Amino acid sequence: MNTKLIDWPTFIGAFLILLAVTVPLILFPEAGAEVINMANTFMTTKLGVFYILLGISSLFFLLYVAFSKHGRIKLGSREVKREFNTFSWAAMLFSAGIGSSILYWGMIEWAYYYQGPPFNAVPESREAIEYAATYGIFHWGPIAWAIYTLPALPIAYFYYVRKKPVLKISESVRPVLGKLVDGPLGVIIDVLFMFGLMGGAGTTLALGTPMIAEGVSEVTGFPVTMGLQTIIMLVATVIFALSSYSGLQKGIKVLSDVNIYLALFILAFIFLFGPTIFISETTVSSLGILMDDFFRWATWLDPLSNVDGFADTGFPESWTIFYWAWWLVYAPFVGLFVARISRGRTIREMILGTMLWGTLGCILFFGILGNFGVYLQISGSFDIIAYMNEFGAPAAIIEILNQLPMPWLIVFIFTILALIFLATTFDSASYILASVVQKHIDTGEPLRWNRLFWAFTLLLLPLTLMFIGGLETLQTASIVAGFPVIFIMFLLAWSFIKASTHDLKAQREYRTAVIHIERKPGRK
Ligand code: NM2
Repeated sequence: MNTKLIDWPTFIGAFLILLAVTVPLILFPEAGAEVINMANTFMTTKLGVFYILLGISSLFFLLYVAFSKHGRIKLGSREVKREFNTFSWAAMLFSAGIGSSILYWGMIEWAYYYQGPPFNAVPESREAIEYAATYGIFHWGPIAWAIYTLPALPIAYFYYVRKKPVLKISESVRPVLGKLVDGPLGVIIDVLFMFGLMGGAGTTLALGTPMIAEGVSEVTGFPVTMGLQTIIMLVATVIFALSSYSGLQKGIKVLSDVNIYLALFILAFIFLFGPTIFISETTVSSLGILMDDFFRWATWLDPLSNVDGFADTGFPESWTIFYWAWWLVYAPFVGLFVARISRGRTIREMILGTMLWGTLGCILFFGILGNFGVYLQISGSFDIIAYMNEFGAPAAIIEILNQLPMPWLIVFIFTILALIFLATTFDSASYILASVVQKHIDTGEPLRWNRLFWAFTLLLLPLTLMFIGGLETLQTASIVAGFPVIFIMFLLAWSFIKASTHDLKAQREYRTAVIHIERKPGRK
């Protein structure tokens, strides 16, 4: 076992912070859950404005970079070819950044908006239906993908343009922090990012496991028990550990391709055997509503809810802020991953490709899965809301699928898909966690034992919390774990601009050939 490559302070720091959260939760589950809930409420009600500003500014920032000279910088020298074709590239980035949660929320998010719509609309009204069909697309749309893409800029830039073989967040903020990143501050940045990612992964597992368990129970007839959920977590871990172990070109790429094909199958099936016209019309109309209302939603904090005498909808806190926090904790990881697979592309292609493919993919899921449910509800064929309020969201999701032809087969495929979706997020997450705790990556991939270690570590918090009955606490873990990441995002954006402006200027003045700028098409 090679341990010389390991950056021990970061490795141990991240592991200790995880233990520091897990152990007290095991010892004092109730008090622990209370503290976490208090922290969540504080973050979303008092500091929500930071998350909202972060979202909208990330979008503007990326659009600026994409269309400025920075966007034409190529990730790699002139002769470097793209490492992956666009299909695999888009499939991998989508599968890494999106996990089983899209199946969960794609199927059921609308039901929450329908019952508790934003902007004081009347619940279950016509207006509420429009919000229900559209808000999910907003929460999984351009702002969300902008949050994901931002960290990829400095990371890809340093990796492929300045050719530093380190996949670390701290390394990417060196232009701003200078030598400080070699000291404790660098370790703190990496550890906070790793902690954020573990929180985000916790949210994912806490939502995904009960849904997969319902699916398994439907197919096999076993009741949903803690034992079943534990087995599911372990099976998921073995799949993603194996995939991460076999590396980027084999495991991760193959699993992502399978994932996309299965997902397309489920989507096509529901689209064709569900209310095709309703789904198409509602999705297209939602795009219009979204474009019309985009900036209003992107900045809505419902300020009156803090004033006595006005109703507190809690909508921005429970949804937009929660979502931005959740995308945020995943962002440096997705950034590292997107950067790693984008060799040979320009910065502009990386930005626009990620935002476009990502958003389109999410529109497909929310448009088809969500509107199928909306239709069942409002046409009176199945009262999903009543079912969900009685049996919970995971059971309602499976019951919605049961309304389709060949329900057994569909639930079976859906459950397998959810498991693979989970695995394709976690394999890349453990791959990235392993990269970050190495001083450098000589062979192009982090050490194998290191990848396995983080694969199993990712499971530690969710598994313990499940045993003490705290999966619900974990569903919002992203919020608390994400706050420090806001500052890291700011540093990342600043670093990228500082370094690339410097290099562009040097190139102009001294004709150094550090960067390769792609010419505009057609210009010689
Ligand atoms: N995001 C995309 O659980 C998952 O699907 C992974 C979730 C941040 C909402 C990411």
